Amino acid sequence: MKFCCRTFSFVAAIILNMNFAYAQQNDNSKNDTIPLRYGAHRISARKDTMMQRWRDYGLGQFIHWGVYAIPGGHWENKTYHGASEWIRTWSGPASPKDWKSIYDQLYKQFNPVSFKASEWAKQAKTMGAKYVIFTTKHHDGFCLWPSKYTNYTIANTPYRKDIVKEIVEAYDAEGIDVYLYFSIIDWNHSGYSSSIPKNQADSMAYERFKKFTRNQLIELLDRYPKAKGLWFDGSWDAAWIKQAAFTNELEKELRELHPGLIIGSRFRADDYGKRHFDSNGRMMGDYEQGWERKLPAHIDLVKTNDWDAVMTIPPNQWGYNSDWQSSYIKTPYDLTDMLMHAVSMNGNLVINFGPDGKGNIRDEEDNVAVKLGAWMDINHEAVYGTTYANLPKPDYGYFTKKDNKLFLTVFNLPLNRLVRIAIPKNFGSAPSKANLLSNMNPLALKRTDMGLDRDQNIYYDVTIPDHFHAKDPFVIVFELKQLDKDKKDYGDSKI
Ligand code: FHN
Repeated sequence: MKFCCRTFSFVAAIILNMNFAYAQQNDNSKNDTIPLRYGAHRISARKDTMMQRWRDYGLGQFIHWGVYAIPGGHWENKTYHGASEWIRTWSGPASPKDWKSIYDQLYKQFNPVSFKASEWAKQAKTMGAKYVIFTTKHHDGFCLWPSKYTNYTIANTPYRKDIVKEIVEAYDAEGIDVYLYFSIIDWNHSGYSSSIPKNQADSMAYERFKKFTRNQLIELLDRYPKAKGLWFDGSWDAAWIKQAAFTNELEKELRELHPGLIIGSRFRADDYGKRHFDSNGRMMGDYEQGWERKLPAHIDLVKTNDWDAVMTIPPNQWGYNSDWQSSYIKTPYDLTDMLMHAVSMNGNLVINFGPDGKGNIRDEEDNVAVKLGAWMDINHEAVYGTTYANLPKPDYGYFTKKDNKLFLTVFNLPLNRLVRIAIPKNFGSAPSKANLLSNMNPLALKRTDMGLDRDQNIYYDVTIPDHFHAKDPFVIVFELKQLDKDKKDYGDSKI
């Protein structure tokens, strides 16, 4: 009896200790008010070279590709009015008869004979993308790699070849980092459920699904070691949110398997079902993954977080949709604006492409790649490796900064061609020279006496010469010089 009690307390102590250590590992700060076992894994941003590389990307490409590219939002002269990659969920009287079973057989026709991974990668490179996020499996469950855990894969299509491998190899060869998009939602797996299992049979089925998901993730990392990260999606279901202990462990396991792996904030929820940020407000991943088709209106919304924003060219179509006539299609100009908006707030912009069922990239997307690429060719210095400039946003466009260079990407040049920038007196440095990034021609830079008031800024003027006619947004580079406070060389008025 004594022995039994002792053994019991020993085991209990081990369990308690394990839990304590575990909690300590996850509950990273003494200041956190809510004790969490499955909260954020870190209290501050990653500083390793891989994460720094991620921060410097600026521009990325997203690719949504799968069986949904065959119908392209339409079937038998009927139009599906949602996002084309969701077409499997088409229901109601206006949908084609037996639609789901038709959809589930479409993979037998998936034969993208025009697909050339190397051409896609070259096009992305032309555009200036530094990373690509590729849909290995979207919500329909169709795998673009020959997963050994399901038959619903590329291996059982007429195409047969491993598309994920082709993408990883081709993009890597162009120096573009690859991130594997993976949907937790899987409409094809019999154990998948969006709602919390209600009985033992449901629970057993869901356990099978969890095991399957884990297997597939390990399989992906194993097969594609060149991938730099996993980009999770479809993780909002009540059933998945409830799996905090499992997902917490799985995230650790994936990171151990693949040192340096980058995972955003969409993978898992904490003990209380909070996603992206845990109940103590700490980010649950390496970067904030909450910006989709929308950019933060103000820097305060992203604070010092790492983040990326994924952007469709039409309002909300990720997969191929054969009809782009009925909605506004963002122009290369719009996307350049969004790119600079994102980068000026420490974010990356990821532009989505949705190739068709044969593997062609549509002309409109090609046009974006070519035009944005031409712009990037000239102006990339204002994008790659730059950060938030810590200056108020000017009406002319966006500031970005790198070392002693301050870039102003001008989208709105006033009719008087005068660009007046405001530098707070406590900024620590001030512009000493200005030139156009496109041709490095110097621009006259003047400090402007704005009179006497309580304004805490110093103003600098640059007038754009009459002969400079910009068809596109252009960049002014200001060289910044440390201010010598003793000399008061910024002509501060005594007010
Ligand atoms: O439902 C998906 C959608 O189809 C698309 O994949 C986007 C991309 O971020 N994610 C989901 C919606 O948030």
